[in-house]
Amino acid sequence: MAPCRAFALAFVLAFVLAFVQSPFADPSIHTSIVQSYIGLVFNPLNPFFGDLSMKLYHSPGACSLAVHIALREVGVPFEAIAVDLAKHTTASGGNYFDISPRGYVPLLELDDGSRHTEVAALLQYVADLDPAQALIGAPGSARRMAVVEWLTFVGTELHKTFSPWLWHKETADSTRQAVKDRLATRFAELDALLARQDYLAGEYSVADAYAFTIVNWSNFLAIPLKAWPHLQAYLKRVSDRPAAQAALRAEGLLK
Ligand SMILES: N[C@@H](CCC(=O)N[C@@H](CS)C(=O)NCC(=O)O)C(=O)O
Repeated sequence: MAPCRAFALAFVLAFVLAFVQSPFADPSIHTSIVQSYIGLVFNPLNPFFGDLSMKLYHSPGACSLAVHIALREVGVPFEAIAVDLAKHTTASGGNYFDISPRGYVPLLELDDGSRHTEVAALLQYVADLDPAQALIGAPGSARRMAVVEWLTFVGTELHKTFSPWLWHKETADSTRQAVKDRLATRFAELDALLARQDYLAGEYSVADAYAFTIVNWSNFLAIPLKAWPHLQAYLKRVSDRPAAQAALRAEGLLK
């Protein structure tokens, strides 16, 4: 968003000029104030500095929601760009394959222009943006191991069991049933765990944003969850967090 950058520059220049014109101010004070002002405006966390923020390519309710939630948990500026997965086009009509040769979301474009995919990898990256929140834990710690373990479990045992099988009309009924049976085993395990603790790795982590996003697909696919009340309560617990509410609302999934 180049206009944001231009706006920031104009703002800094106006400020500098105002000080230079002032007959009373001490030049050393000028320098330090101007330096901190420039630092403030050009800080990548400044929401006005839009052209240097990350871009999240996503689709409402898709697995990209997990990354969307994590970005809002961490509180970094980012631009959300919706992708039409049926047509593989971006909101502005561009060909999404030009951005992501695999054609799937999520894709995160970093400030340096590099592009990255895979929910579990993106969640690790986003969580590391603010280590103080302990959304993943320090490298080498038991917590990090546990969170990465859960990210992998959600990716391979839940995400890729749901998708693509249950989202495609052409999936045979026998396959559909086998997939649901497998998910039921996983849900029972999660239910037993969540009877003892609030989140997968004890304290809230990015693995919960991912698990919520995927298990919540049950509600779109009319898979009843009443056999697993602790899992149901967990979905509510995760979705009640302000970052999840904001992401769900931004994706048009909440009023
Ligand atoms: N391996 C990828 C899979 C991502 C994925 O399955 N994305 C789905 C949405 S949840 C998608 O974009 N599907 C459309 C397509 O593949 O064209 C990951 O873990 O991020």
